[in-house]
Order: sequence, then C-alpha cells, then structure tokens
Amino acid sequence: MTDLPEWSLPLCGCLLTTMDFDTESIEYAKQFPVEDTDVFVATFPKSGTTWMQHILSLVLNGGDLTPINTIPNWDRVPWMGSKRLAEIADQLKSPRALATHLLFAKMPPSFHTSKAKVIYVMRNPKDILVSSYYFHQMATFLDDPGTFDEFIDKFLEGRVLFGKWTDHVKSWRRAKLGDRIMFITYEDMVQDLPASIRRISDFLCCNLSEEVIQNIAKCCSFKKMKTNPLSNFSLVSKEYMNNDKSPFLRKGTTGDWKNHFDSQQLTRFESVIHKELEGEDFSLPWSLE
Ligand code: PPS
Repeated sequence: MTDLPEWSLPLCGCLLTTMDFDTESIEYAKQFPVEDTDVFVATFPKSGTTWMQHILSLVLNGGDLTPINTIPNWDRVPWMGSKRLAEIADQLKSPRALATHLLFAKMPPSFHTSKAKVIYVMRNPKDILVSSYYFHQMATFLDDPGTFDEFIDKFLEGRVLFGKWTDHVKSWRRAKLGDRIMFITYEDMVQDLPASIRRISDFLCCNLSEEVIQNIAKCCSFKKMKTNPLSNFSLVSKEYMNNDKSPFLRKGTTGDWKNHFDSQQLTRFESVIHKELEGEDFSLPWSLE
C-alpha cells in the first residue's frame, strides 16, 4: 500500500494508530501470557467493542457495578497490543476481559494454546463505515475522512484503522476455535439485549439469574453508557477526541447507512464486499442490500 496515512503504523498485517501502538507494545503482546480463563472481545473497529467491553465487565462480575463505575473501559478491558496493556496488565484480576482488533493469526502464541474464549462481534459493514466516518471527524489523531464518497474508497481499500473489514471477518470466521468462540451481531444486541446477555452468560458459564441479566441490560443501554464518563470517552482530552464534533457514542442504531449511501455508492460497496467474500463457507447474517 502506498501513501500510508500519517497516523498509521503498518504492523500486524494492517494499519495501527501510532497513538495507541508501537513496535514495543506489539512485541509485549506477542509475549503476553494468555490465561485459560481470559475472555476476548474480538471486533473490527466500530462493530460494538465498547458495548461488549461494558457487558463483559458486568457479566464476569456477576452484575457488580463497581468496575463500570470506577475504571475506564480501556483499563477494564484493555486492547491487545496497545501501549496501555503493558502498563496495567498486572492490575487485572481473573477472569480477565481483553479486547482485540487484531487478526486471528496475529494473536499471541499463548492464546492459540490456551482455552481462552472469544466473543466475536460483527456489524453490518455499511453501518461500520458510517460510524467510522464520523469517528475520523472527532478523532483528531486520524486523518480527515474527506467526503463520504472518498471515505468509501479508503474503507474498501483498507486505508483505515485495522485495514480491510473483509480480511478481519474472514480471519476470525475461519478460525478453528470450536466451542471457544461465539459469534454475535451488533444487530442482535440492538434487537434484544437481554437475550444477547443471556447467550453470553451461558457461553461463559456464568449462570446469571434473570434479574441480574435484566439489570445488566439496563446498565448497558445506549442512554446509560452515553452518560457514563468511564465508557463515553469524555475523559480523553479534546485534543485527541472531540466529542463536540461527533460523540463517540453517536447514534447506537442499525441502518443509519440508509441516510448516507446513494444508489451508486451502494452498488460499488456491495460488489467489492461480495467479491472479497466469494468462496467463503460462511454467510453474512444480514443482507448487504
Ligand atoms: S471502537 O472505536 O472500535 O472501540 O468503536 P466500537 O465501540 O466498536 O463502536 C462504536 C459504535 O458502537 C456504538 N455503541 C452502542 N450502540 C448501541 N448501544 C450501546 N450501548 C452502544 N455503545 C456503543 C457507538 O454508538 C458507535 O456506533 P455509532 O453508529 O457511531 O453510533
């Protein structure tokens, strides 16, 4: 890839931000000792990572609100490979929750030999693109997204955070992790959050009561998270993330792409995605049309 964006570091088969990652933090991640009880949220950016970080913090603590009310999400559920992970890793208590935007093959060797579980959250890529477009406007450490039309090209070419959406989805869908991995969509979570939390609790053998599940769902609503400074990124200096330009928790809905794509852009987008997923033995959980 030529003309790399200024914010980017071409490492791990994609583009990472120099603000959060460097070669040392990636080396640290390679040596990171994954524990059997660890739980990973794996996502392509803008698929619902922060939401799942919040849910996991509650599910793994039996619904106790202390972590979500005392620790910012990036320290509660730190990102694999990030500079921050090295600083706070020894403060994490088992069972640990970690987040990763990395490709499956770039997970540390200890992950591959462990029994750690993964929740992979997928989202309609058209809504990811829209969310990412606004994120590029508020995240001043990233390049200006340009027009929506220009940003479609950047997204399809993988000139955005963590590269191409299709590479990410293929990498995790192809992962042979058996019952260590659970796939869920952002759309499922919007449609029925208590049912999604129940699935997660069952997957992690947490045995939560219906009352606790309902309480967790209330704490993880868009409205609640939007006003929680420990999950809405308002603690980050405006110099890096300007919530006044576009809030990090922006709309929290499905189908916002309908307000952004014209018919030519849709055709262009869908034909590239279809082509890149041709021959894969999984189907997308939503129609691209
Ligand atoms: S990042 O930067 O990769 O960590 O972003 P990520 O957290 O994956 O995605 C941000 C989008 O998730 C939405 N979000 C939510 N939607 C519904 N309910 C809740 N509780 C919630 N929390 C976060 C957030 O608003 C971003 O989507 P958009 O479409 O921009 O609103």
